[in-house]
Amino acid sequence: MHTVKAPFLTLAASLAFLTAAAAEAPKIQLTPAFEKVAMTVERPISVVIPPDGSNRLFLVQQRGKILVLPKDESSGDAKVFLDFTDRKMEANEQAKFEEGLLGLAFAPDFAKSGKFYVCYSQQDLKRSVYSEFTVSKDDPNKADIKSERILLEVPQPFWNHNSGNLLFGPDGYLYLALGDGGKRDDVTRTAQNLFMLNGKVLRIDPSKPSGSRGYTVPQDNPFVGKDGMRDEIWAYGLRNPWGIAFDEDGTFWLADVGQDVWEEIDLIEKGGNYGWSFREGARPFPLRTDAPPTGFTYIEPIHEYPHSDGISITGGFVYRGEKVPALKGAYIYGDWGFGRIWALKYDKKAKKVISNDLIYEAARDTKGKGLMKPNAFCEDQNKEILVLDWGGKILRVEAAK
Ligand SMILES: [Ca+2]
Repeated sequence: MHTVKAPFLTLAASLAFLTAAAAEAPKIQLTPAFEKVAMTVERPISVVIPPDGSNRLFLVQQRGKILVLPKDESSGDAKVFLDFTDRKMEANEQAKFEEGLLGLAFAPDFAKSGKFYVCYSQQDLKRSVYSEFTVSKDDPNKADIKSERILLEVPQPFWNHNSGNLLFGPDGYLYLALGDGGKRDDVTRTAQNLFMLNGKVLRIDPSKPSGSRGYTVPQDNPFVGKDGMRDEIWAYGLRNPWGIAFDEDGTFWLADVGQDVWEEIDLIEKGGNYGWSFREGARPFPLRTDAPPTGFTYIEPIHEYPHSDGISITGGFVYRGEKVPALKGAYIYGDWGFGRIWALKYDKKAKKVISNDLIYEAARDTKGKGLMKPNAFCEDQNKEILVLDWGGKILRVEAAK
């Protein structure tokens, strides 16, 4: 509750104060980029830059093509780096919504090893496949499809909530985010089950196979050596992570898509339980009526918003660019359904949200759906923000004129 310490402010003075406060919220505009390429882009998932100094932007599309975007933004000459359109990734039309090619990460030593990692869906049995590939020896803009080495296959009970986000952390290990495996209400009770990989963040070292596994589990993972618990797990109690990022100080940001009422932002810690499906946002999940086990502890989200403000969170990253000074240090995220973008400033020491400004709002259709659906926020070579619109557009964030 707020304590008002200036009770004698006139109404006019209060209104002037509120107007001034509101005016401080930075406003942005979205400028189309790579327009000729975007004409054929479908369901962009992410833009990833390999750590090899080439400054190339790789655009991942859910239907299976990864493109190397042209250096000249006005050109339509994108190179097809990888094409999975023949891999029968989706069960049916409905499943295309959340199945497909879902993530790409380049190895930290990509410049030398040429290795990269993807997550994609497969059927019969329905599963998420995590594979390593190597770039072609003849063409740096082509993947060597024959080089596939499958690291991990995780059964998916339903077509939704696969997540598929993956990235390397500052420690050089590969972090994989997995959704709870779907339908709704966490029906298969995966997210709290430490013997299952769904509803988790995993942490592995893919550069070293060990025994029957195509990777090594770092010995400081929180559940190493514990009976009935998978040692790949780094954190758990997640529903459908959509947007993960490490800030330059090592803070691990994750946006977890909610079910009926609350969308949330989490800071992921080693061994942390983020509550699903006993919790949705910072409250008990009412459709789960069984009691949590004795000793159940969880980490609250640092921020949540209700479905009156949006219906599906898309996580971004902490902005470290130059073009929009007012956003420096803010976590940029949005809502896929309503077409909104926010900038959230968080004081890590005080564990407090300092501000959460709505900085962009898309026009809506007659049903209230945003006409721009932010599906990902990605950093370009200059740490500036690219917004990937589900409808196929690649947009740059600029200060509003
Ligand atoms: Ca949670």
